[in-house]
Amino acid sequence: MKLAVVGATGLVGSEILEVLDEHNFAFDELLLVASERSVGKEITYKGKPYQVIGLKQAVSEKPDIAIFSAGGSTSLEWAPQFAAAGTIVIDNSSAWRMDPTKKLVVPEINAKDLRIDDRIIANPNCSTIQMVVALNLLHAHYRIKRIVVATYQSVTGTGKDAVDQMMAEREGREAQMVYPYKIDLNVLPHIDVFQANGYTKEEMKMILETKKIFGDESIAVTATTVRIPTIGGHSEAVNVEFHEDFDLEEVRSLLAKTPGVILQDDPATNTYPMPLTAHKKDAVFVGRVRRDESQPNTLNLWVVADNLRKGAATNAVQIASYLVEHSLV
Ligand code: A2P
Ligand code: 11C
Repeated sequence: MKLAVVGATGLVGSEILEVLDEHNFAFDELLLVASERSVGKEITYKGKPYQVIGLKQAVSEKPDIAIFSAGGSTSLEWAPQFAAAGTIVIDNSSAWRMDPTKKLVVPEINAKDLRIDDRIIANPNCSTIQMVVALNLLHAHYRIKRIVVATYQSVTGTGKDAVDQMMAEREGREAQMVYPYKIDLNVLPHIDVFQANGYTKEEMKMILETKKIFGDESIAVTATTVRIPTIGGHSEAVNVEFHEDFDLEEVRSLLAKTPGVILQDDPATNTYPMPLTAHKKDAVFVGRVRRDESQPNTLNLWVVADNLRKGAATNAVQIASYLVEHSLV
């Protein structure tokens, strides 16, 4: 097994290395790939130094799996070249997600759709992943009719320069402005670029990717995505209406046994999910479980996950593990 991590110097790339290590992902050879700016730089993995290489060299080495996290344009240009060399690409960018010929995979939900000839596999957007993982068993039992979601997203979703902008503002240093406004002590109702319909691309990702992952175009979704000055993870207020009515105790027991979910819900002890406690964890945390008393068959949830973990690195490594365990590589 020859494994490549493309974007290894970035925030998601470094998280992928941590997750590979923690999950004891087995490989014989590891290729760490980044832009020409980083070629020759040293990165340590499990105490061993690796030199960063460029994309051209990485393709010529024909890795079995390449986990990409180097932005959409890098994926668009290079994923097909790796695929042509026989590599299975697991891509974290939005480049291939809505391509009808590519699978959009959250292992707990639809890894069973993967086949031996899938060459480019898309990893969904972080805010979509944590929401669908939380709703997976509830959808199976009561069938989702409509989701109204508002997000509270970490600056780590933008990348290392955004973390630097926030910390610089906090420390009174000069830094490059990644956002159009200050982010520290502020809240921006703006993630990714605005579309013609007034929604942002992040909001449209949550709408379109949810339908594709559940394989159900009838699910209605509307979203408001918001950036907040935190680093530990993304939080979401999810209001979900089902076709069938539910029993709240059954909802709790379904959430408690949903794969990848940890239920943290005890108002009496102030127990609920937070970015600070989700940071560096692989799970999706769910709390504030309550009936929406304003209309039938509707539930309110609070969903938190480390966007660099289950929202990106962990999901990608789980896809890679699935491929290995099911002899699809
Ligand atoms: P580099 O560090 O050499 O710029 P982040 O999302 O945290 O900003 O990280 C982005 C990652 O994608 C980094 O590893 C970065 O490498 C990599 N990257 C960006 N542009 C390219 C490119 N054109 N070719 C290869 N890797 C790229
Ligand atoms: C954010 N969700 O938090 C974005 C980051 O489509 O993979 C991931 C963008 C994507 O800004």
